[in-house]
Amino acid sequence: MSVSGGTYYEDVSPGTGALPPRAWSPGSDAARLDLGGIWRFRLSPDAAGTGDAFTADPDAFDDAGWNRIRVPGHWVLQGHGEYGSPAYTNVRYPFPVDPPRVPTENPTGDHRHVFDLPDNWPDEGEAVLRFEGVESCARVWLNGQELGVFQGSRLPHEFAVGALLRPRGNVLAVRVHQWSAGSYLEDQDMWWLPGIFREVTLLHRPEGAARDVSVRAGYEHATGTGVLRVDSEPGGRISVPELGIEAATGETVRVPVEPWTAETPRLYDAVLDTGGERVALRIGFRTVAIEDGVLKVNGRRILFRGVNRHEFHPETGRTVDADTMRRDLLLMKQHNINAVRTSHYPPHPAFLDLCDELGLWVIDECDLETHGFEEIGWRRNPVDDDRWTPALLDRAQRMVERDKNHASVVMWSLGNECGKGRGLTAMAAWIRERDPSRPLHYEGDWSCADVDVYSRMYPEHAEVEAIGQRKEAPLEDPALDARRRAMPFIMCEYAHAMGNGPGGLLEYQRLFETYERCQGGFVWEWIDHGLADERYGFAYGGDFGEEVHDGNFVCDGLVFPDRTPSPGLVEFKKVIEPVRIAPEGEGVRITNLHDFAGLGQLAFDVDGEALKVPELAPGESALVPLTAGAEVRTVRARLAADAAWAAAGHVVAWGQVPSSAQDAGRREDAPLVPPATADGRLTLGPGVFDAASGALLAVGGVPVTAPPRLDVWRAPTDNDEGPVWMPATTAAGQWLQLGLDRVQHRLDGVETGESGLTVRTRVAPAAVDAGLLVAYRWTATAGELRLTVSVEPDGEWPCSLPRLGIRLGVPAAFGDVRWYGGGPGEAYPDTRAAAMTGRWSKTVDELQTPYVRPQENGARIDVHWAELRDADRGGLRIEGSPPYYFTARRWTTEQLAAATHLPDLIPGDTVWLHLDHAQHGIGSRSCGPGVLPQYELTPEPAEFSFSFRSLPGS
Ligand code: IPT
Repeated sequence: MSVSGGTYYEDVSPGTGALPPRAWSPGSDAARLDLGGIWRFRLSPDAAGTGDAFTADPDAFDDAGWNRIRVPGHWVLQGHGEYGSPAYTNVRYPFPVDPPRVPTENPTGDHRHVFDLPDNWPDEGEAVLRFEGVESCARVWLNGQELGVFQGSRLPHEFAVGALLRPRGNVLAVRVHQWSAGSYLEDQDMWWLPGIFREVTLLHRPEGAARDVSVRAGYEHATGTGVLRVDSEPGGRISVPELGIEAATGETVRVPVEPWTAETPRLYDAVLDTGGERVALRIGFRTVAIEDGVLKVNGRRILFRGVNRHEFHPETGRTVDADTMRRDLLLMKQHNINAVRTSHYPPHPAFLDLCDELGLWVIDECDLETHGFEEIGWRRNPVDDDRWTPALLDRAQRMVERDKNHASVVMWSLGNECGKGRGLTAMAAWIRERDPSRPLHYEGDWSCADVDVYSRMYPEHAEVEAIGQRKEAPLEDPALDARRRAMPFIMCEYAHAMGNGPGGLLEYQRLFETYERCQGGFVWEWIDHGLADERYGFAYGGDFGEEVHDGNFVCDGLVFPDRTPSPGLVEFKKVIEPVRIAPEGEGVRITNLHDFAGLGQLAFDVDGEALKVPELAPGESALVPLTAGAEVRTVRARLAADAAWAAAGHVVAWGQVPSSAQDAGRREDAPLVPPATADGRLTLGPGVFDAASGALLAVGGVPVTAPPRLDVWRAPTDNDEGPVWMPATTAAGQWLQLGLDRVQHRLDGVETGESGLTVRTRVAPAAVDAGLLVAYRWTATAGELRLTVSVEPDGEWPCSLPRLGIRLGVPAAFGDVRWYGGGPGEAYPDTRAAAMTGRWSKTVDELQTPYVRPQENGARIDVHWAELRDADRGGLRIEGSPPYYFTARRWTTEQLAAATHLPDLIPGDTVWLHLDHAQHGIGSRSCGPGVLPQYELTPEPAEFSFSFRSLPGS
């Protein structure tokens, strides 16, 4: 290796030796050999690797002393730390920016695998060695012969190897460098994970096999005609038995078909026969077009209810097995998600087969991001430097050629966050020429010069509305402005799902439904990339000692790392329901919000009893009367029969109709009892107080381990804190500056009278004159203790409050909770669409939401009453007027705020109850807009009441 650079891994060109890209063809009947398994491995600290191990006689070389590694896999996730560690950065490169040079410390993994050909491997024909994905640069030898070098981690590379193969003892050697020129093009917000992380296969290529296959299957919606043309090299015959198609390649065939859509993913089995090879294909007929400023499929506007999906598994990183891919898609479909942006690289090719089969719209994004150049003013950005253009084109070609035959892929994306540049324009030009059937997407250049849709990330609702009205601020160039104003609008990223949240989803959805130009978006993102870790449960940036990292910004998904849905996903499912069920009078208005499907696949019921709903075409609605019921009635739309993605009975959408008779005459008015004082204790009905301080000590037999006190603090959420690059302006920044995490309670008076006890306090942080005057008024009947809290802001308040309520402690034994109100999951003012009114029960432990970085969580909304019980079934009942937010946990807010990982949360001997009159909204400020004004908790006079009763045990 030369020390002055200029090595192959620092070469900006696309590499050497690989065959031209082609479509992925899992349906071929040609022989194939999966080379995955346990390989020999040796890690070197620099790019020299293991010296001449791969160039010397491969048969003489003894690798017995080498380690073992699983292929596919990332070496940093194997070897228990012996093979280095994962590292996380969002935007910043974890090495000095001096393209295309990379650090001398360039971890290099030498992989060696000896394999035999199966006995039935054909003697005739060619063979190719195929790599689906290697990060970031590989140099390959087979039986001592060098095949070539490649970069482009999430893209396939093939080499012709027929002449080199022998029946037994083939020696495959792959040297993988963690860093290469390609690393500059792969600055996606994710873990840096080197290795051969996708399959390596040997594919037989018989005489006369198809070099490539290209399927074009359009749909003419006006006539219901499918238009099919299959090309291959060499040509052959294509048959689609179900459609009676028998045609030659290159021939265009027109037949009536059922179209493919994400809602109705109709695929037809086909076979291409080239003489040398038979290739099974699954064909979906559909046409994507932009007409009148609207993106349409098969002539109809579509709405993306999408997510950004990184490939991730908490144990294996970006090595994602087939079951996990399917699991992702089933979870998405079950949560009403209809679209995926493959952020920010082409996914494993099998994922797109599953999208075709299950029905998802896909924006397929190229493996390209140079975001770290923004940190240095975009100087030397590779996408604006002609020397890099061949590598960019190579990446575009490898994506388009591999994925071109998928019905699910409706748009190509040039990449993510690369700024602007001639290289992007060149990519766009090549893709347009090669595949005019799909629009182009790229967000990073707001002039949209190279693309067909106007795409943005994280705009505020107000801006989306202006764009929806085609009234956005103009571009300087009038021609570009007119062009962009005529484009459909999508948000390739919005609603940053980091920690608790995102808030404000519903308000976005209403904009998508109001303005035809606003065609939805893709929540950032699908999954938290927390790595399974013995120390932390799930690890995030910094947990591996990285010198530059971005902490838990890598945990911002709708599902936790183990793919348990987070409350954010449950909320998203409700907000994007394809059927709206809304109360209207004594009935429900049912609206079909599908883009293509009717309601035929759904069965409706009211609390389990079948409900007749007329067939509604997309966009239509009907008023369906309900017979009167006692409490709230719940109408559900369920799958009438098993679907490919969920069983019959699965709830797709729901709505509730509150009974107008509810709550009337609930409380019979028992006479109030006066207080009695003895031995420094004051007794008021079931309440026992400290007479001097007015602190509540017990309710009936239930000891109150920490007396009720006004509480305005919450453990800041990621959205409260906002992104690291703008802390002071965020809600949590303001709260901390004011000192809301350290308020003092000054006792101003304890007054006892005939009707009860009044305690007055002033609650305020040190050093400021803003405070809250609080009066706690206690009264009681023989069996019930009542509290009314009045709060009056005092002085100048510069910011919102995190919460407003009281907190108190009860013994740890009170571990079971039942409540009537919103549930079963957590909800906050702007994340409450999925809260269903009803009777719910959970343990205190189950009430916790396990955000990877602990933070405020677990509030239940609109709680009319909650009961806590111990094993003896004795307990405490707390009613609220008005209904309140109920939270119970085994640690304090201070402990929750101090925790950095879940194992830091250690249950104490108290269950802490938070009875909140109000909460500040959640918003999406961790990367995007904050809380909408209507969900801010502004300090203003407030009054709220609770009543407490002890519940007898068994
Ligand atoms: C945006 C990126 O495109 C995405 O990869 C991810 O980093 C996301 O933000 C935040 O999690 S870029 C952002 C700086 C607007």
